[in-house]
Amino acid sequence: MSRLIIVSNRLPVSLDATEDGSYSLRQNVGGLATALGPYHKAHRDCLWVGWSGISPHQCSQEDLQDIQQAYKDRRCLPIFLSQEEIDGYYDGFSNNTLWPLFHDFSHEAQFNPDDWDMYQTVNRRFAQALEPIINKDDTIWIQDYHLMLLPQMLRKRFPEVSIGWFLHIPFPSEEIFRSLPWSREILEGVLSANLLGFHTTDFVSSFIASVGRIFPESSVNQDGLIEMPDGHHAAVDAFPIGIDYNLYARTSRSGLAQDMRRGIEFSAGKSKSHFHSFMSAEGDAAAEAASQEGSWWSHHHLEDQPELDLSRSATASINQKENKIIVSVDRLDYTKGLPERLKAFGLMLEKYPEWTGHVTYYLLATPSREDVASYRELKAQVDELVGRINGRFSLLAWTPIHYITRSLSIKPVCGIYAAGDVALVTPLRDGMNLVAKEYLACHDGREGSLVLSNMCGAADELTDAFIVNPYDIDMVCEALHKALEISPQEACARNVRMQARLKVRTAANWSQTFLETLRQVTTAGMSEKRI
Ligand code: ADQ
Repeated sequence: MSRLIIVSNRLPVSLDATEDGSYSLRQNVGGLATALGPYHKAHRDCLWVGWSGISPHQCSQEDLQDIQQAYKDRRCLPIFLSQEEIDGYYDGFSNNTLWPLFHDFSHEAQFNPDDWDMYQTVNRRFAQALEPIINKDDTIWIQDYHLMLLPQMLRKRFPEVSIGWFLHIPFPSEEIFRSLPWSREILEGVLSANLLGFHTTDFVSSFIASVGRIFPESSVNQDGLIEMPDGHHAAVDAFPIGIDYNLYARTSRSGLAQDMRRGIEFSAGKSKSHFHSFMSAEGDAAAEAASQEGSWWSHHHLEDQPELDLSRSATASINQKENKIIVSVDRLDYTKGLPERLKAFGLMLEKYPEWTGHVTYYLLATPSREDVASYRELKAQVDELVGRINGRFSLLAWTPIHYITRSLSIKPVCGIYAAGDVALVTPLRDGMNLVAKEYLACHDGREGSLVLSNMCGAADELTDAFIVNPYDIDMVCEALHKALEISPQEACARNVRMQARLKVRTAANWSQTFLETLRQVTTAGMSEKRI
């Protein structure tokens, strides 16, 4: 029987040890788990192979068997990595080298030969785990930048098997890619697949440019079929990933998500008359104090921005303005542009003091990769900025930023999306960005504005959003202000156009299109060989 074997760094579920010694399964957060999890669940002939996230030294032999069985019941084959392997392959080469380099953060990239050795070792471990279970009719779909050597390793053992590889993050420009000391080996690794997928045509072009530069003897035809000097063909194309639109639209209407939404709206002072009168009284008091004391806050600059004119803010018709909610949902990662975004929000409060007391930013930012120093530094920077903005602009009954660092499951996340009058999605670089799409699905057929970075794949599709350069703090500030002021009719009209596309280009459609293309290119390749 032919099966689909998905291979990725992490499995879609993690096991947590419970107090009674058993294990409970938890759905992993992240783009890949969200995109492919439903496909895996729905297809009984689909097996998922990946790192368990558990070190074998953490548990007894008996536990290990239980863990393996629990995963097997979920059609998952776990791979166990030692701490040394995790350090070199995952924290090291994947997250300290490839991740920053591919996101144009080359100054963050470390080129450590020991990490490269461990990356090869762990890719080989994946190959060894897969070899005994692969049938020649299986389709193997390898995911992402962690496993770029795996297609070549499997190809050596299985010359005929159908192999696809998809990159979920950007592919950098040829100049940046070439700075990787092992760029040739990495390209050789992925080019052994039959089909290579990227989110956008720009990433495809960058990849083809790198292949042309590093292998001048290769050629590429207009259909994106690369021919290598040894005669091997690999097809390359763009497959923009989608979301399970109906799932998000439906979940946002669920009881729990609606409760969350109402709770957020309540705490942001939407529709609470006594809250408004409190705010108004406090605003007047602040104005009075400001006029008497002058700019006491001038020692608390938000970077080098001008001082807040609180007297203006307080007299700015507190009762006339409708309260608004801004939301964002991210892993705490330096590519997501959180400090820049916070500065833009702070600048908006500064420049448009009429928002004082009237806009609350719900910032969900869950720490990730905490073993990596740059991530810990980012967390400290975000903590500090949130503290400074809240410290500087808060009134007694209003705090501008509601900052949550816990990981939340889909229902509360949808509640947050649904509550947001504006979603602020401003990554400095992103392969696609699913958050932008999920937000729109949670505003199915209704208003809600999206401020979206021009540096993510989603910007190619969601052209009715407020598109911004995420590095341009002024531009983000202005777009945010406009997005908050937009009429519900216009916001709704923009959304309906974008939602029409998202309803068709779903996650299921993405995987079907990729797998169908893979089937076609593999079949074409085989018939060519037979000729
Ligand atoms: P990610 O970098 O993880 O994905 P993204 O596309 O935004 O980024 O997907 C994140 C997913 O995790 C979303 O489904 C979101 O709802 C969820 N999520 C994020 N933060 C969360 C939080 N704090 N709590 C709960 N859920 C949270 C990678 C690439 C992206 C690409 C995807 C899919 O970096 O560019 O879009 O893969 O290919």
